[in-house]
Amino acid sequence: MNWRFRLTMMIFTIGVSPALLSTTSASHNHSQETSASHDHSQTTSASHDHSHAIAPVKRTVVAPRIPAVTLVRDDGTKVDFSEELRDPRPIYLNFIFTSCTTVCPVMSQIFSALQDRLGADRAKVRMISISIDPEYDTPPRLTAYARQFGADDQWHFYTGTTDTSLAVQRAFDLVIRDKMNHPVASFYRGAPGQPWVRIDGFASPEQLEAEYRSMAGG
Ligand SMILES: [Cu+2]
Repeated sequence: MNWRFRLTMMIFTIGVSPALLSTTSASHNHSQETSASHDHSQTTSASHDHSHAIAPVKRTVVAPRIPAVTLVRDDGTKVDFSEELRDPRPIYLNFIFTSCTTVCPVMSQIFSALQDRLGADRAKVRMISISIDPEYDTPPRLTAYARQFGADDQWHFYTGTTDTSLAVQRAFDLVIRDKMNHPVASFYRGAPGQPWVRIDGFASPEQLEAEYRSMAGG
């Protein structure tokens, strides 16, 4: 399934204004509340409280302090997360949970499309998806999920304990309190020690690819 189609389906399901999701909407500055309350285009979801409204795509530069916590990769390997992030390759990172039926499948579809766009260059980057539901997301569940999205060798999924997952979420200032209504963001850093780019909202695969291409000079 194409990520745009999936996103459209999700928008329809949870009643988010499509205007908020276009890549050009980054230049508009409607507040979330204003846009959501003026969205009368989806009459079937009129009874919704719009609590799922998703902010427009916004790019900022952040400097998370990476905690030295132990996480478990989908292949069962225990890793020191801060060590994992010392990889010299550029890194894409997001947060997901495998039982999510709204936001996470779209984000994973976008990472999958990003992987396709990178083509052979995918081996020059790393992609990291961290579970925010580590109790449920065991390595075998993550492996099945990875397969579902065609994750290649450069893309791994991580679980751990509630505490270690929370420590990483806090470091990236993306604490997900309510699994049914969680924020959407992806992260990118070019090399160890460099700041991270934080993209709030649904960044398109093209936008994510551009972070790598602009750095690689091509
Ligand atoms: Cu989700």
